[in-house]
Amino acid sequence: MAISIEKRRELEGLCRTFRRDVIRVLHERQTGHPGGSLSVCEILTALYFYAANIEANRAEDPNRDRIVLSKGHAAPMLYRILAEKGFFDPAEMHSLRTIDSRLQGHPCSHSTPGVDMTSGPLGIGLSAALGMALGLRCDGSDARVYAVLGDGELNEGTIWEACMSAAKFGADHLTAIVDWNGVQLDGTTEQVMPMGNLSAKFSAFGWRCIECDGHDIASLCGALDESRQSKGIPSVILARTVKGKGVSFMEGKNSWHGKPIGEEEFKQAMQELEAKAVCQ
Ligand SMILES: Cc1ncc(C[n+]2csc(CCOP(=O)(O)OP(=O)(O)O)c2C)c(N)n1
Ligand SMILES: [Mg+2]
Repeated sequence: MAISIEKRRELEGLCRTFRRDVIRVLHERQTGHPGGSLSVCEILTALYFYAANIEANRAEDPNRDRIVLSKGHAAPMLYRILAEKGFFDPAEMHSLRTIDSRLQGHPCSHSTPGVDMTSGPLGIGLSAALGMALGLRCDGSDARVYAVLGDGELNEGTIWEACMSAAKFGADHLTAIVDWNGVQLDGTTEQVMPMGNLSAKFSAFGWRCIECDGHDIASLCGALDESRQSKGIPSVILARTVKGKGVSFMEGKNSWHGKPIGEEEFKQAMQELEAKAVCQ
């Protein structure tokens, strides 16, 4: 089932709003991770508003799909999307990373409505997602589990342990999505820890690999549809993205992985994000 043009436009519009709102709150709170939040915008939007069977009014439904944001530092984008889904008031975003806020710097399943798995330490999300997927299968549910990983996060050995296990257990209701932006905290992925041919690596671990444009809603939705067809093996979507997408001076820069946004930078960022809203 391909995404309709109307739905695609709707999701693209949401992404423009999400980018502006996230940059606004990161500037206001002088905190956060702009680069990885901007790069994962379309991936999370396609998941929550197209692929996954998740609604706030049946948040406890055992048969709902699950989404694990393993690259937990992109929490601001996740929170904005959960608010849009109705899990909490978007105004709560102003409390980001303050004491006693439900919206901490990394997602917490105990305190934040809509968060299925706590994350922050990189490398844990895929194992957790696999455990959820196998548990759901034991319960006779056909719910899917989606795990969103960073490409730098793939340096973690636990990711590859989970890959081996997912293939062994034939977890075809598990989809990993890699935010493949080529940049991590200290530099490019090539500089820090070259991972070689990711598609060949995942295939060698027994996974089905699908590549797509991670900023193109139609491409992402097509990849998510394809992953649902997988029979007997888990699937991974390698989604090509740009770290800091949408703000020219942040794009592709590891220096914008996580630092406060200054006054002039904020003005320019908003100008660019507003201009895009006018043109499209
Ligand atoms: C185990 C662990 N080591 C280090 C960190 C600090 N850290 C947070 S984000 C990050 C870089 C992640 O890069 P990547 O996965 O490529 O994320 P993205 O580019 O999508 O922001 C690092 C090293 C962490 N959170 N957990
Ligand atoms: Mg990265």
